[in-house]
Amino acid sequence: MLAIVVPCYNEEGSVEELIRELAEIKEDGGLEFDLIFVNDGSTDSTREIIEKYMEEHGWIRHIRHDFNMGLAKSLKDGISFALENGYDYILQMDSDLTHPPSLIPEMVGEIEGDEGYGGYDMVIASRYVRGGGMKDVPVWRVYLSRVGNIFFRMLLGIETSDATSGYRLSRRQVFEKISLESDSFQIQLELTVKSEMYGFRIKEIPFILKSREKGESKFRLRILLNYIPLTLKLFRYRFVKNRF
Ligand SMILES: Nc1nc2c(ncn2[C@@H]2O[C@H](COP(=O)(O)OP(=O)(O)O)[C@@H](O)[C@H]2O)c(=O)[nH]1
Ligand SMILES: [Mg+2]
Repeated sequence: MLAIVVPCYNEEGSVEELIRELAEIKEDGGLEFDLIFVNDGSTDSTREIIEKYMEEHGWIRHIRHDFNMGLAKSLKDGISFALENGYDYILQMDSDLTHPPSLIPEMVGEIEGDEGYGGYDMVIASRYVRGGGMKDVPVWRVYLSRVGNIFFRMLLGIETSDATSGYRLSRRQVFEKISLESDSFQIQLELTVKSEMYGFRIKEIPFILKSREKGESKFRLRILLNYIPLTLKLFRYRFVKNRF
């Protein structure tokens, strides 16, 4: 069974539409999943919207933080919940409608492979494989992400071209094995590098990241500073100690 983990912080402009689009996939495609919101102390009406839809849809769960604890802590709580409750696959996606839900069936298909097994351990929706990209995203973010990913790939010797994508599907075994230390957006890079080091099989499929239309991005330039100690640590793990 699939768990879709969606961290959200003040996303009243998007969560309703996201729930609708996911409900459509469930109804049209017959894909089985539960949706797990990790609502991180939102001060707008995100909570009320989620609670309203929970009355209608038994497949929505709501993990609530009383105050804002950050994206990484929220993701980790959502993932722990999924592990504790026996889900086989864990999909992470943003709540701001920049990650098209229509891609989910394909991601599940890739991870399962033919006849239900033999697929991959992780499927990353990637901006940097053929057919992928970004649409209407501010130019500085496009360059930052592109240059950052090329840099991480070269320095850390990884194969994944979009190591920072927040739209990905993993087998539960990945999270049973890997412990994540990051406390902010850099958690995706940590997850990619550690997954490669453990030998998990990763598949990237193209996706176009759309620009956010509602609400505000919580990304701040100072978050970039977090990548420095993480990159150094991952470099050491990979090339000096050769283990975690
Ligand atoms: N739970 C939680 N989610 C967050 C936090 N910051 C951002 N998010 C969510 O993470 C996703 C990506 O954040 P966003 O602000 O869109 O960053 P960007 O896509 O890099 O510009 C969105 O779904 C946000 O609601 C946070 O502090 N806590
Ligand atoms: Mg966003």
